[in-house]
Amino acid sequence: MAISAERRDDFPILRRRVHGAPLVYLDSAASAQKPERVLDAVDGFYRQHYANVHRGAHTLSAEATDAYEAARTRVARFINAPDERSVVFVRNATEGINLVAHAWGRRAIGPGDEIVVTVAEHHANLVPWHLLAAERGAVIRGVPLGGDQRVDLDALKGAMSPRTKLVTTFHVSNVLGVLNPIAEIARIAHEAGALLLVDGAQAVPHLPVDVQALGADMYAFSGHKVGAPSGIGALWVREELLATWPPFMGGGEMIRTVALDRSTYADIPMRFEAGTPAIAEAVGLHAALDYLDEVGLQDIWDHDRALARYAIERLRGVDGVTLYGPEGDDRGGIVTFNLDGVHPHDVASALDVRGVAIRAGHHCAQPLMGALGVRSTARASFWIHTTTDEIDLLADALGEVRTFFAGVA
Ligand code: C6P
Repeated sequence: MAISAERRDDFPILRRRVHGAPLVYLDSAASAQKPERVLDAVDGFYRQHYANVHRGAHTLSAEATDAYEAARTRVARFINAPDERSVVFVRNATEGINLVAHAWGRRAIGPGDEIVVTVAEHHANLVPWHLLAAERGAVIRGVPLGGDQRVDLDALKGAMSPRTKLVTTFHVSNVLGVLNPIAEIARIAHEAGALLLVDGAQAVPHLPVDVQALGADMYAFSGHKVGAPSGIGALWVREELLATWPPFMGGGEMIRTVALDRSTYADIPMRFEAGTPAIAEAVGLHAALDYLDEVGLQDIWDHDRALARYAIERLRGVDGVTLYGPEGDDRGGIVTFNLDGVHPHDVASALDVRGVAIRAGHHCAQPLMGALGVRSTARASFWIHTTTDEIDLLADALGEVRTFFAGVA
C-alpha cells in the first residue's frame, strides 16, 4: 500500500517555514524528524512517570524501569532478535560499534589478525577499527566497489584469510543509497570463520530488518534516524557472544558487587549499560518503532525506492548534474550528486534560501569520496513524509542555481 501524503501531518516541524518558504526537509539520512506520537510519548513520560531506573523501590522508579525495559523488548521485536537480553542500549550506532571494538575486539584481536571493511563505510565503522588495530597490531583490509558501484563481492571473498576475525559493513550506504546483500556477506564471513557486524544506521528507519534472517552476529543502529530522540540507539549481539564479553565501561548499574579493590559484573545486557541511561529517549524510541510499524516498513522501503527512482530521473534532466550510486531495486531513498561548477556547500546554501534542506560535504565517508573521485557531494535523502512535489522543487531549484552560478562565472 502506498504511503499517504497525509502522513506529513504526523510531523509537526513540517508546518514551519524557512526563509519564508515551506520547509522541504530532504536530510532524513542525517537525522529524521520526529512524529507527534514520539513527542507526546516523551512529554507524557516526563510529566507522569519520570524517575531513575533499576534503583528506587518507589512507584515512579518502578514505572520508569518498566517503560525502559519495555523499550528494550520493543527493539528486540522490531529487528527480530531472539531475546531482549541481547539488546544493549547505547547512545547511537557509533557507540554500538565502539562497544564491539572494546568489549570484543580488545580480547579477540591480536597482532596480525585481520578486520575486513568496505571502502563505503561511514567513519563510525572505520575509526574504531583503526584505533583497535593500532592498539592490537591488527590489519585492516578494504574491499572496493565494483564497476556497478556496489560492494565487489568477489573482492570481498578474495580479502578473506585464515586471519580474518571480523567483517564489518553497512546495511544501507549513507552516500550510495544502496542495500548491501548482508545474507550473502554473512555466508562469506562465516565460511572464513569470521564474525559479521552490520552498521544498520541507514537501514532500520527504512526497511524491515530481521537480524536472524540476515545471519548477522552483531547489528547496531541509532534512534535519532528512526524518529526517536537523539542520545539513544541499540546494539544487538548474538547472546552466546555477548554473554562472554567483559564490560565496556564501569560504573553504577553494570555491577553485581563492588569491594574497594574489585568488582563483579551484572549479567547481560546491564553489564554494558554503566550509569544512568537515556530513559525518556528509550521511551521515545519505543514510540518511534510503534509508529514505523503502523506505517509499515515494507511500504516505507517501497516509497523510498520510488522516490529515489523519481529523483534520479528528475535530476538527470538538470544540466550539469552528476549522480552517484547504482540504480535498481536495491537503491533506497538517498540521492547523492554534484552540480558542475558549483561547490556542494554553495548548492546547499542556495537551496536553504528556498526552504530546502539537504546535506553537503564528505558525509563522514572520506575513503568513499576518494573512490568516487570527489572531495565532497550534495545529498538529498527521503523518508515517510517526502513527496514527489518536493523532489520537483529540488530539481527546479537546482536548475536555477546552475543558471545563476553559470551567469556569475
Ligand atoms: N550518518 C549522515 O548524514 P550516529 O552518528 O552514531 O548516529 O550514526 C553514525 C552513522 C553510522 N553509519 C552510517 C551508515 C551512517 O549514515 C551514520 C550517520 C549521518 O550520513 C551523519 S554523519
